[in-house]
Amino acid sequence: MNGAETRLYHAVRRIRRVEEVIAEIYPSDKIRSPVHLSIGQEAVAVGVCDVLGRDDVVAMTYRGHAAYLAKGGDLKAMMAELYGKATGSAGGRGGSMHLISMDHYVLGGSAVVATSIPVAVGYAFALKKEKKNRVVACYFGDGATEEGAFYESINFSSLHALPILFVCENNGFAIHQPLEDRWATPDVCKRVEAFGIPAEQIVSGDIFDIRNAAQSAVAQMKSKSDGPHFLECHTYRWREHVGPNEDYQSGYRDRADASAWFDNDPVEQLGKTLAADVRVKIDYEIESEIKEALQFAEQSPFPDESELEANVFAV
Ligand SMILES: Cc1ncc(C[n+]2csc(CCOP(=O)(O)OP(=O)(O)O)c2C)c(N)n1
Repeated sequence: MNGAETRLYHAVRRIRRVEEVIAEIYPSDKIRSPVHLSIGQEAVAVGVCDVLGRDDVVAMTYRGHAAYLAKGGDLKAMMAELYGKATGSAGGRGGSMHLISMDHYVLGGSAVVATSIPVAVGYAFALKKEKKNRVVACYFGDGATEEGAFYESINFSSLHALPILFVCENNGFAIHQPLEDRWATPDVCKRVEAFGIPAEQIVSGDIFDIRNAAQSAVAQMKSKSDGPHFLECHTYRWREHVGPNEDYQSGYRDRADASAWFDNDPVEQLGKTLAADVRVKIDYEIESEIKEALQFAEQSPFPDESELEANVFAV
């Protein structure tokens, strides 16, 4: 056992339990927004964020709980946001898909596929102009690579040698559509390399493989200012596209397809490397933190009616 395993176990287990609890609460209707759970995909968020510095930046999608938490976003503010409360990370206005924490350099998520990518590139452009030795890690799904904004963004970032790590969380589906029905050619890394960007595919789902690849990319961006890097991380979404349930009965995929990913579960794999008492202690701390965050969300007030038109540009 070493420090990295303990730290990574804490991070993946915390995200897993937070999302399992969200799924349990969801039928009560206390959560006021759609939820896109990343149960099964935690290793990508944690493996990359583990090598980022405090003032490096993360951009993410509507499936953003894991990246928000992995980068240090506050759990109480996240739960309150899901409950639509005034103490939420976006004052209760955004819900699960629009988490934000500028204190931790987590740019706000967006419900519109691929739209956080150009925003992340803009942030990286600003960092470069200001000669800050910081990087942006930009998460998005395989579906987002089909949008024009993705190609405009990788072209611009390569042209200007921007410090941005593109992280494609390839879970094989855009809602219910598999890659085979969507991609003319199967290798997104080759498409990205055509823009002069080094690209690496990680098919194992292993958190250390992801972390090592991210570490090397971030180190090169910081020491050589060599421009963007791209990681394609294969992963698997265990629950339905949106909502708290499994959907293996719905016809577009089989539970058997997921079994290798269940066997390869980073939470279990990392947990096994820890001494039993260490694991129990971490698990206990996580449950206590979640309980407190839920209490905070439950007890927080809804935004005041007078706030209804705040931040609205036109009524
Ligand atoms: C521009 C746009 N087109 C379509 C949608 C509807 N939509 C929401 S999620 C999604 C699938 C995106 O898949 P992917 O990028 O692979 O991310 P995942 O949901 O698998 O994490 C689609 C098509 C949308 N929100 N925005």
